[in-house]
Amino acid sequence: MHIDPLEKKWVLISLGMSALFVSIIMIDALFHSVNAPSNVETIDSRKIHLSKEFAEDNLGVQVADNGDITVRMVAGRYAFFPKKIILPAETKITFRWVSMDVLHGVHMPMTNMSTMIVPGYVAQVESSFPRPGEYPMLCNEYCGLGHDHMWSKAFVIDKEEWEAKRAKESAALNTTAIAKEESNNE
Ligand SMILES: [Cu+2]
Repeated sequence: MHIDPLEKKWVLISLGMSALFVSIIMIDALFHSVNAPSNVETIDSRKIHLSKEFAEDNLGVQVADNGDITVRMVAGRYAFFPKKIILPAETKITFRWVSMDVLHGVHMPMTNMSTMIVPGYVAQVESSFPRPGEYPMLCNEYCGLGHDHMWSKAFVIDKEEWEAKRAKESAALNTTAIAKEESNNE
């Protein structure tokens, strides 16, 4: 079969481009943990506020007994709730996102956080922040007229500082609980 040399050249160029794109995707997936969210977990979007997990006082940063950190966030026109969260640097953090109304997305520049938040599903992404600083969370799916203003902030601080702050807060919570109990007993 005769192939024109010019045609051969362009076949090679297009194959080379395909190989380049596939390798970029593979490098991102394997070394920068940029992956498609793969857990399929459904939730009733109309009843998020009544669900145990995404009730208002359960949102934000939660630390399990074994030290695992989970951040639960609700996206709704036009904000992410809670609007401000404080996280430790250099720590694995599991984010769980739900939408209360329409399709949203969340993107945190310079991190692996970029996912769609589809109504009816929980989007789960594991992330970690190597450096302290302010990280904006932006909506990257057009969701209505206020879309441009839909963003929140994550403040990432030193791991030690974060742990000290948390210990102080839980101590303060304990003292108020004890004070409450004492006043109830009186
Ligand atoms: Cu949006």
